[in-house]
Amino acid sequence: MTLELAVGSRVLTLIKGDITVLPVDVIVNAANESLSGGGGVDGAIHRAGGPQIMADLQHRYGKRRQCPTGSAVVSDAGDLPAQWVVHAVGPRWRGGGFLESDFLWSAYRSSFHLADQLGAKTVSFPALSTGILGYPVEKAAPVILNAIKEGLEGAGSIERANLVLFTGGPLAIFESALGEIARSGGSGSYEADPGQDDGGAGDDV
Ligand code: AR6
Repeated sequence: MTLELAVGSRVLTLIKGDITVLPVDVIVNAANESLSGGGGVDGAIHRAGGPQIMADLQHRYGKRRQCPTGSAVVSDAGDLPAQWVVHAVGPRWRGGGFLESDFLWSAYRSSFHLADQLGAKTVSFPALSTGILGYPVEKAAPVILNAIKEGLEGAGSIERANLVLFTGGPLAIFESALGEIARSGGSGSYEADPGQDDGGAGDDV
């Protein structure tokens, strides 16, 4: 299933699938502050991209590397179908009173900014923070979609931003939030294309 929101001449696409197999210029990773790899998307990206990603992180940022929550850094993409990986750190959900939405917003905007600086035309994002870090999907969806939409509105090179969701449950929540944004924002058209179903994504991580 693919859903699209036109943002001026650019496009935000909601896709169900595995972020490691879709060819784009930049794949955004759900990383941790020490950029040390982990589970979820992070594990999948390092497995699919191979040791070159970690080696490049080490080379660029050193052994004591730190990427604070809400920020992002870049590395090579190794064997992934991309030119770069942007490693972004989303916040851990702590009940909503710890500026989680600000940090989540910032993680997307930092990633967007980096991808734009790299001259990327296409970028795929996962739903940062909504897995291991426990951010409720219903609360994360409008923050994530609005951050990507605003990124597209001010973008330089980026023409298409994909939000790639692994599982069906969150997808339905994001679909409804995207419909809401399309109705209230008046920014471009909203198109559902039920003809495109990759059918290949897993249901759990
Ligand atoms: N493609 C697309 N989405 C995926 C994939 C995939 N291959 N795999 C998982 N997801 P998470 P976080 C979804 O946990 O919450 C790591 O240990 C998943 O269903 O990857 O930001 C890091 O090192 C969920 O909706 O990221 C950090 O310590 C979303 O991606 C920490 O986990 C994000 O889930 C980051 O946790």
